[in-house]
Amino acid sequence: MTITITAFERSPDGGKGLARDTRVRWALEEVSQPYEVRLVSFREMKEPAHLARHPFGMIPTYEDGELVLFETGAIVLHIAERHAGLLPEDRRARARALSWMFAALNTVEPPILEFANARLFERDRPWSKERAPLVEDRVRSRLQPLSERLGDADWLDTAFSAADLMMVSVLLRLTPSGFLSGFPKLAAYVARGEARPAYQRAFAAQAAINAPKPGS
Ligand code: GTB
Repeated sequence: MTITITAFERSPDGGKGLARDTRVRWALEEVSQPYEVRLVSFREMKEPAHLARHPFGMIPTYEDGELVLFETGAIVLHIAERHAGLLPEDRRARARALSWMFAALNTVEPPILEFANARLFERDRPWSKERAPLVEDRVRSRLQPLSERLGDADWLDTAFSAADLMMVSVLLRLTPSGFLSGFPKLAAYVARGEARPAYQRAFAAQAAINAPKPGS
């Protein structure tokens, strides 16, 4: 049975790979699993057929036969548990990787999302300038300890894992703002993630759908 994921028919980022299907594609590429993509429009995402896959009417989703999953954390974890290459064999190292995966999603991603939303949707609000330093400080309060913990290591633990896949995916959301330039170790960490052949294939696949076509 071929795995099917859902993705934006037309991503608002125009192919920069920031929509969350990229992290699922990346995980599937890391473990060499072929997959198909069902593209959905914003309208279709809120219709019953898609709501049956995703209760909140979002992308991405993951289908493998009877199994239908939503939430990128659950999807990437499912892929990592089924196929070798994304989680360490050692029980303790595996538990540590899960800590980092949850940290990426629960501790690091929320202030980054707040920051991205403030830049994208709240720029014209009368309070946005006054609020900006507060939002930026919240992001810094996550990036500073993360950078210190990573230090000069390539990855969060001894080898690349689903934890790095998730953390790099979360940090990538900061790239349009240039915010990572204040954190060179994290910028280099993200670049290492992006340089992985599996990431490159995932990025190219979503860009092929979303990047502006010449002459359009
Ligand atoms: N917690 C869920 C998960 O991790 O799976 C969040 C899923 C989610 O936010 N999905 C977004 C969605 O479907 C797409 S990725 N939104 C449609 C809706 O809410 O109606 C978020 C996203 C969107 C756009 C950009 N961008 O343009 O840069 C980046 C990220």
